[in-house]
Amino acid sequence: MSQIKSLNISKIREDFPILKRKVNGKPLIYLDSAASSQKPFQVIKTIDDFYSTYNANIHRAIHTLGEEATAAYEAARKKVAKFINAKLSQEIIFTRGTTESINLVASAWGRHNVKEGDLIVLTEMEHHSNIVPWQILAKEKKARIEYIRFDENGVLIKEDIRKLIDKNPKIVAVSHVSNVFGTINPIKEIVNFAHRNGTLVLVDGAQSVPHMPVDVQDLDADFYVFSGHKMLGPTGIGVLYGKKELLEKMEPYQSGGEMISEVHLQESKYKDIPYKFEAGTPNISGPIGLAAAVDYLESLGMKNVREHEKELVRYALEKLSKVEGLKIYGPKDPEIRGGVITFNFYNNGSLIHPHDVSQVLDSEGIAIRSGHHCAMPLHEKLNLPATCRASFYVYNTKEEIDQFVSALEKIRRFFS
Ligand code: C6P
Repeated sequence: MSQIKSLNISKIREDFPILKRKVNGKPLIYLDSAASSQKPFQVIKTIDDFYSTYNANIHRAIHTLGEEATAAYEAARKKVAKFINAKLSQEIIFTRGTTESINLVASAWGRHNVKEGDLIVLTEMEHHSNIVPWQILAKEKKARIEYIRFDENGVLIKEDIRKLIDKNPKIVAVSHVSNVFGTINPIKEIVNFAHRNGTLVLVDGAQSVPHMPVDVQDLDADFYVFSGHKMLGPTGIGVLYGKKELLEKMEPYQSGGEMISEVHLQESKYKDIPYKFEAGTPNISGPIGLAAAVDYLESLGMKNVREHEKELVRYALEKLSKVEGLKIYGPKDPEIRGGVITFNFYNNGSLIHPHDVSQVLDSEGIAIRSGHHCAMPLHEKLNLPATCRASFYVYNTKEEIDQFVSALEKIRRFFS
C-alpha cells in the first residue's frame, strides 16, 4: 500500500509556467481546472520534442522518424492502460476527448444493441456530453431514456438507482464525479447492481481520472471515458476504455485509412482493436503529451493528489460557509466530493448574476467558471439560470482560497 504524502505545492507550481502570469495586474489564481487544467513544462517540452525531433506519421513508414513516432504513440497507450489498470493496452482507444468517446459508444455499440422500446438510464446530473448522444440514439431507435434523480445535497437517490436498473435497461451511463456538484458517485455499487441483469455501464470519468486513483478492473465498468486536457495533458486527446470482448464485437465508428487490413472494390476487412476505432492519421502528439502528463501525475501519486484536493475542499467549504449570502451546492462531506465547489451569491434574497461575480473576480486575477457548465438539466431542476464554480487542482493553495474568499467578501460589500 502506497503511503499518503503531502505534496510540495511550491515546487509543483514552479513546473507550471502560466502560473507566473499576471491577469489585470494581479497574480493569476486559476480556479477553473474542471474546465481545463494548466500544463507543466514537462508536458509542453515533450510535445515540443516530438515536433522538433521525431515528427512523422505513425504505423506506416519504415524510416527512423516514423518508427520513433509509432513507438512513442504505442508506449503512450501502454502507459494510459497501466494508469487506469486496464487489463490490456488494446482496450485503450484514443479519441478527441470524453465527448467523442461517448459518441463512439452511443453510435458503434448503441446502434447495434439498442432496439425499439429499450431503456437507457442516465442521471439528472450528467454533462450534456453524456445526454445528447443517448438522446440521438434513443430517437433513432425509438428507445426510452429515464433519469436517476439527485437529492437536495446533489447525491444520487439510492432507491432510483435500484428502481431504474430493475427495469433492465440496456445501458446505464453515469459520471464518476459530477462537474457541478463534485459528487463522487457510487460506481461500484451501480456496476454490481447493473451486471446482475446484464446491463452495461459506461462511466464518464472526465472529472475523476485527473483527480483520484481509478482502477477500471476494480470498478468493473464496461466503458470508461476521459479527456487529456483536464489532467495536465494537451487538448484534442481523450480515451475510451472498453472491455476487449465488447470492443471486438462493435462495428467501426469512423472508417477510412489505418483501420483496415484489406480494402477491395466491394468490401473491406477491418483491423483488430484498438486500430479498428482509430481511422485516419490520429492526433499523434496528443497521446505522447498525455503520457507525459500521466508520468507527472504518477510522480506525485494519485492518492496524494486526491488528499491535497480533499484538504483544499474542506478548507474552502469552511471559509465559504462564513460568507454571508453564499449558497453552496453539492455534498457537504469532502469524502464524497471532488475538487469542485459550485455556488451562488444572493444579496437580500436576489441572485447576483454568476457572470457578474466571475467578471469581478477576473478583475482580481481570479479565474472561475460561471454559467450552466454544460449541465442544463441539473440547473433546470434547481430552477437556476446559472451558477459560479471554483475548481481546484495540484497547483492550488490555501492562500489562493483565502484571496478568493476575500474577493468574494468585496463583491458582497459592493453589491449590498
Ligand atoms: N466539462 C466543465 O467545465 P470534453 O469537452 O469532451 O473534454 O469533456 C466533456 C465533459 C464530459 N463529462 C464531464 C463530467 C465533464 O465535466 C466534461 C467537460 C467541462 O465542466 C467543460 S464543459
